[in-house]
Amino acid sequence: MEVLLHEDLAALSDLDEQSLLESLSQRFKQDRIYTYIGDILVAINPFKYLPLYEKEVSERYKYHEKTKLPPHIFAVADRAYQSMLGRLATGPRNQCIVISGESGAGKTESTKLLLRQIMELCRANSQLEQQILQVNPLLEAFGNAQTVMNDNSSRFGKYIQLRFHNSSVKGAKINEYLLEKSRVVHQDEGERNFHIFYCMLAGISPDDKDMYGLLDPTQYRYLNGRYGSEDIVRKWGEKYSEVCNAMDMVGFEEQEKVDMMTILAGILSLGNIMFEPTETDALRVTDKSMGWLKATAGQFGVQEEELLRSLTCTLSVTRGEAIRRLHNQQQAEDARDSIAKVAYGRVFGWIVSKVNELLAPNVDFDVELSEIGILDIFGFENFAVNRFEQLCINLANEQLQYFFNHHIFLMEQIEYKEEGIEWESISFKDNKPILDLFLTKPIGILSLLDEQSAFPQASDRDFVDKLNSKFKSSPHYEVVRSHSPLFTVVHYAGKVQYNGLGFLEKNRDTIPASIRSLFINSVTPLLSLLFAATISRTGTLMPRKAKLMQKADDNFNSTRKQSVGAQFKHSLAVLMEKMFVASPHFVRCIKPNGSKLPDQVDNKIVMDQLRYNGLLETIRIRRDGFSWRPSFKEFAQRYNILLIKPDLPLTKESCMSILNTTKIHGWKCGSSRMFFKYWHQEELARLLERLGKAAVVIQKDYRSLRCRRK
Ligand code: AD9
Ligand code: MG
Repeated sequence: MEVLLHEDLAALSDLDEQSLLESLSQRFKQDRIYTYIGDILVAINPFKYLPLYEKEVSERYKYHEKTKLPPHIFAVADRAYQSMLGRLATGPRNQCIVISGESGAGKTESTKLLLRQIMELCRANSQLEQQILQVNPLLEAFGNAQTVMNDNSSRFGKYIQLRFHNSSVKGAKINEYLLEKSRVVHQDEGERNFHIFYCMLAGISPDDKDMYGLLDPTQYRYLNGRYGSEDIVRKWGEKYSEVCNAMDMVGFEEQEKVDMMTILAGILSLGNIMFEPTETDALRVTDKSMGWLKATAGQFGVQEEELLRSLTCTLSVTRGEAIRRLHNQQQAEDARDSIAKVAYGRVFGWIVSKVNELLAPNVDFDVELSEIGILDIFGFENFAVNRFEQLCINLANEQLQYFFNHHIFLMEQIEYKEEGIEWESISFKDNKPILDLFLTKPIGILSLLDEQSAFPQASDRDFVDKLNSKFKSSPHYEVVRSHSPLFTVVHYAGKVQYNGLGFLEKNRDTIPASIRSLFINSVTPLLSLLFAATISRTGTLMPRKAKLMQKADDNFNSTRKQSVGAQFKHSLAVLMEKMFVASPHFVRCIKPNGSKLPDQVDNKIVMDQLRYNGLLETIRIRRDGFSWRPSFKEFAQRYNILLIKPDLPLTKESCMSILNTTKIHGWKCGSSRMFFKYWHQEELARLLERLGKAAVVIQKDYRSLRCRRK
């Protein structure tokens, strides 16, 4: 029992898969959801309220010694914060906390707890702190939705960068990745649209409801899922006031909020416009939905005829001559849905850039800021039907797994070799070949997708045929024999079958010029702003508006020039660059069962996650390995004070002399750096602290001596 309840699995000498599972599930049954593997935190989602996050717990974990308290997410916050302040160890000041796990494993909840605790740690500017904490409910309302895997599933990825000067927070920046816009117009069985729609309809006052032209939720085609019991409606309503408060607190203006809600109302009305063929070639809006057309035009602030035109035909210019092509029914429905998607996507992008503008650090240029980044992306997904969105989501998860492997296994073992440290190598499941399958140029999945997207005539089937012919012999790809354009990728976390239908269109994500000009002419200021990006360079706009638009333009311009896949690939690369130069902290979230139930462990589901996360290998490398590896210079510079010799040369010999004055053992010495176990950092920090206290006592004695002499 003693062994099973160990709080740090890296301290166990004998361990196999079964006892690891046993260990974690025993702890879980006692509501001990957190366990360490050395410096890595494993968190199992309890799916129930646990009294783990109260004020006094938060206080206890501030500036604590890791080994003295049970494992906790607050401990990770504390470590990241202390490391950023340089109190714990040498190494880069910028920190990144990487939270991984499949959909519903608890990443977003962990992110919120981390943010809260970091804000607790640096209480400096309470307004800014409140603003930062309010960003989450705001983004969640617009970017999360119920899926079959998670009732509050993140449908976008985010990297939150908290910026500090010394110990106080000065600002924040959000990077968002790939909002799943298609959810606005279609939700699979058992899923819902983005939360904000349900919140708005449940929480809005009757007067506002009239003003926005909103009707009963059951009226809207775009809203899947029953509205639910009174109780659920009340909860949605409360959430709406939370979102409105969050917008006020972060600093959104009243008019901006009104515009935003009006656009959302417009999207809902738009979804109800239906078409039918006429005796001639033209299409017409069904009699029943004429009212919706009128309502949409009113809510979007555009001319009804212009809206109708952009739904029912495409204008193209060939050799200076404008040619009008009439849509068939499918094309008109696609045009309707793409207007809804693009409008929603732009509102979301605008919210993020507005938040970034409002929370930008207000400091002089030459003030050096350090940073804690928290990465919370959408978890690995494997649904009944997997589309382009799942492909991107799963690619992001591959990239994260690679980052983890790189840090934990690759870099560490390469250094042992280079530095002549005796070491029995630990093998791990390297997912680089799968990443290459996606990212290699010119024949990775994304490049082939771009190649096919560039041909207007190419079909999704052509794309999948290309994949089949290029990758049929790859161990990470499987050809699927079917009439539908299906293909399978063998991911690090398991096989996923994708349906290629819609890949080319989603990857191109082009907005017809007629839709752009429709919105530019909108009398709703926000809508016109979101689509006016190209006009901003003419200089005809007010400076503030122009500046905002330039931002919007920066955000969206690339959408036009680059495909969605290429853009996503680029933003992942930029993210990795940032993360590779920071000190990482890992939180591995585990889902205990597939039914979102408390107190239940499904052994197979947990074991699968332990396996593909490589947790057994992680335990081994943390137990046997040296996770902290400062250079001689870094080490001597920081710890020379232990010898009370500030002018000590920064050499190997000095490092040894320093360490010989301590009782620390188990470290090794390489050819250019020292090798320490993860717990050594704390032991040394404790010594420094003791010395610091001693120095204060000496100073006091010295002062009182001088006073007496006087
Ligand atoms: V996804 O990839 O965005 O679909 P996440 O983010 O990994 O997923 P999330 O954090 O949203 O999962 O957790 C899912 C649900 O589990 C939450 O809505 C909570 O109901 C529940 N949860 C997660 N962590 C905790 C916790 N520490 N305590 C209590 C929790 N409940
Ligand atoms: Mg999430």
